[in-house]
Amino acid sequence: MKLGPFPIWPQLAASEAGGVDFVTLVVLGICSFFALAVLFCMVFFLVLYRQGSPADRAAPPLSNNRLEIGWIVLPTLLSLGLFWVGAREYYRLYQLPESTDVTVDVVGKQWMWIAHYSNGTKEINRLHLPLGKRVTLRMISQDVIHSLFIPDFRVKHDVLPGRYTYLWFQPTRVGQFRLFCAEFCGTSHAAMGGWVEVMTPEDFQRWQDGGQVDPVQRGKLLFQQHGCQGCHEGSVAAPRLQNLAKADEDDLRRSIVDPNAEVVPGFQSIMPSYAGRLNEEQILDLIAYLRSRP
Ligand code: HEC
Ligand SMILES: [Cu+2]
Repeated sequence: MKLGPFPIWPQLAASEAGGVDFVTLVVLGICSFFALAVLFCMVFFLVLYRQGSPADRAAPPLSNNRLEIGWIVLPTLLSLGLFWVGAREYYRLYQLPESTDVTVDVVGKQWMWIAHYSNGTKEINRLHLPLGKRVTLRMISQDVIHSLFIPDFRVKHDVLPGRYTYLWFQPTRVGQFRLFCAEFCGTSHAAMGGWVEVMTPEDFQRWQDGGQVDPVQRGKLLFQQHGCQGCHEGSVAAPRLQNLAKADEDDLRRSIVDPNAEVVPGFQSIMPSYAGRLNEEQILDLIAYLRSRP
């Protein structure tokens, strides 16, 4: 909802969001009613008892039992009603469902959000989610207290160091939605935000299967899986593979598929050839990883 260029009410994009709006509107309605009633009485009595008015000021009533019982009982019932509406919603929001379709681990850290998916995908300040599925976020902080807030989903929860907290919801709209840190957490707190991207389940699957994984991460995994680490970080006499950030990619590639073509001075040519064992995509990932090593 917008008032001119000013957004005053975020759109609804998750199944649980309606209940939060209801509580907000109920509280807003009751508060507005009493604010207006008090204002009205103020103005009314101001005019009635203005200086010089002929209003009767003799023998003001000092007690009125019906009135007093009324202003004790009615506000009590009203507050209990508010409590009930709020507590019911709170319970529903923070009670995790029995089963969930997607669980994403979210780590908050000064000043970014890191999301880990079960298949190893990792992303920063972005959260890809499938439409209509039940999503649970398992959250923890690496340093100070943060708070994950997605206004369009009407969910917000503190993210604490040393303890997992959870949020769950079911996205009901495809699109991009803002994601904030809602707990002042240091100098760049304001920059600690990002986007939630809700996709159809098919797109989500495609996204999970394909490529969004950082090549450096994939390369690192290959480095561990294919025995490179055993030699290059083990006790074997092999180069430490450091400072390769600017190394020529063809040279790196040749070192992997044809290591004996150019043996690094001072080392034995014991490295096996990986030609045929690694495909070109994997080699590219390995190169990305090798270059990222300090
Ligand atoms: C059996 C041990 C061994 C394994 C396994 C091995 N290497 Fe090597 N690697 C060496 C040795 C020894 C050298 C230095 C001699 C040479 O150039 O052949 C070397 C050289 C290299 C170089 C050239 C370094 C430079 O400074 O020019 C690169 C790059 C490299 N390896 C990457 C890899 C990668 C990537 C893998 C895994 C896919 C791997 N190595 C697996 C032993 C190994
Ligand atoms: Cu924060």
